[in-house]
Amino acid sequence: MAEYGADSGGRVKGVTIVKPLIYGNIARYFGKKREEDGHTHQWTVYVKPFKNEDMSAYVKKINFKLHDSYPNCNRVITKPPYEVTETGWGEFEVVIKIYFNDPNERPVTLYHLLKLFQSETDIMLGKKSLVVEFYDELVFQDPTVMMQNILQSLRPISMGSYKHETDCK
Ligand code: SLL
Repeated sequence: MAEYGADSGGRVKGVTIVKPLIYGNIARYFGKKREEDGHTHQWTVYVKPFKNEDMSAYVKKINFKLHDSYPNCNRVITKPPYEVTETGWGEFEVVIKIYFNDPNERPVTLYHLLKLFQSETDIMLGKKSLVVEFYDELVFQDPTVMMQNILQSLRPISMGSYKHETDCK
């Protein structure tokens, strides 16, 4: 891979590149409270590209900051899938910070309220998983020449169809 220079070939003025993404969590009730630790749910919090594209071409790492009650509450993920799976009993805000390979791009922070509980019967019984996810966009304004080249030539992350639980259209 080419090196990122101080300004990676200079910025391309007037160019904006938008990379849509999906972030959120999936959670499932165990069906009962676990004796040892009182945990009731398994959950996964994640960031994924909206389109079938390999974000690792421009994302250096994603930091998921969990509630202080978790050991090593800063979870750093350096390659896809960008996700953290844990068990627990409570809802809290996850601070998601996305760092880019190009040091000229400032990190982007997202806040996600981890959801475990919902009143739908099958979810309450643990027969069905709860999914709460949101659409957002990374906006690259006047990217460097190198970042522009990378953003415009992303490879797919998976073969075949690629879709989300939530229809964001
Ligand atoms: C609150 N919303 O404001 C709650 C915090 C913390 C959740 C929820 C597991 C911790 C562990 C866990 O579910 N923490 O493994 O000890 O107080």
